[in-house]
Amino acid sequence: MGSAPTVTGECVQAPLQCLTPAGELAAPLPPGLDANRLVEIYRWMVRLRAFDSRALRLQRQGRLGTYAPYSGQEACQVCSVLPLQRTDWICPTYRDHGAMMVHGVPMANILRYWRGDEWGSHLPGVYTLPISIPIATQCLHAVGLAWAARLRGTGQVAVAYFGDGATSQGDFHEAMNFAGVFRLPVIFFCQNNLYAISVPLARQTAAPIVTKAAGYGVAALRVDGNDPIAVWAAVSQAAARARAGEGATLIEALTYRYGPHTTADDPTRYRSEDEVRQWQERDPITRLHRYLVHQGLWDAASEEALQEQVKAEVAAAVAEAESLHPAPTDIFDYVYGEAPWYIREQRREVLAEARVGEGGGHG
Ligand SMILES: Cc1ncc(C[n+]2csc(CCOP(=O)(O)OP(=O)(O)O)c2C)c(N)n1
Repeated sequence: MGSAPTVTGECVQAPLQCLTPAGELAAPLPPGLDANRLVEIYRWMVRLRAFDSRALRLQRQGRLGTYAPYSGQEACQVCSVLPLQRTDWICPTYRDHGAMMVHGVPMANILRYWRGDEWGSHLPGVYTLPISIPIATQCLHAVGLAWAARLRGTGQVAVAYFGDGATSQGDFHEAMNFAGVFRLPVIFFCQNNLYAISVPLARQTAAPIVTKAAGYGVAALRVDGNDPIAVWAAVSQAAARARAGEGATLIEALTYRYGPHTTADDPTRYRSEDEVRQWQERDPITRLHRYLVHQGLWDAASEEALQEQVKAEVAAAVAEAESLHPAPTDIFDYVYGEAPWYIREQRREVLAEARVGEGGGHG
């Protein structure tokens, strides 16, 4: 049995693992992670998996515009949030709507977003930025939030989510540099799922992502991203360091998305079924399930009840999202303080088309 993972000022390259794929502890449970917490993590991961597979099916039925699935990455999505405080900021990408839900965004909001409904990004009371489609820009936003927290003395931590591909962007490096120089309370949480759309990791970086922290004076930790306990331990330690004024941490979580990059992608063109199968053997949900059952914390009856509950919850969220019909002009109304002429022009056109549709017979 190894020792508990520690965030250090040096780069740790061997991924930390606390729970093996067979569901056995490889390190002592980190402080604060008791039986109740482990069950909570499990329940969240199951809920997120159910949501993700339903959302994929909705897209295939033409009920969502497009969708970026995260199945396989649930340990990252859940355990990067649960150790945080409610007032800590998260800065997600388009694949981190799981993390957003764990932080308090209703399921229906996420569906609304992917249906093209601007109100899906209306997130009052939840300390999350809206989904970022531009790659790595949210790393700078997280640093800005962390800087503001420092100046105001709020004690908040900001978490920037990004993938391996994002580390090719200047914004990632600028954010790391600023965070390093000013020792900001920020966590750079990289979900290295081995591909940036179809570009494999080897074409993205010549050095392990975790090693990049050293150049910016940022602490680093590499974890098995399919191990909920390791991710929980890493994030809770990084958050504690941040709150203690010890500065930023880069966490590289090694994980895998089972599905396509988005529903517009065909992953069979760039990776093998065998590769997917191998990652499925390290699945975060199965892993924690095995552990919980072994510990007598979970059984078939609790599983059945959870599956039923989650099914109903997702169905209710779908019904809610589909019952709402936002104005077609909403997409123009909340980006600019004063919209440029071409946006105003487009808005007029959309409005005119919508009116024709309402009149019937022309649509
Ligand atoms: C600034 C910018 N450039 C390019 C794109 C197009 N794009 C969308 S997703 C993506 C790959 C991102 O890969 P990664 O950061 O590894 O995240 P993942 O999707 O694997 O979670 C790219 C290049 C974009 N959205 N924004």
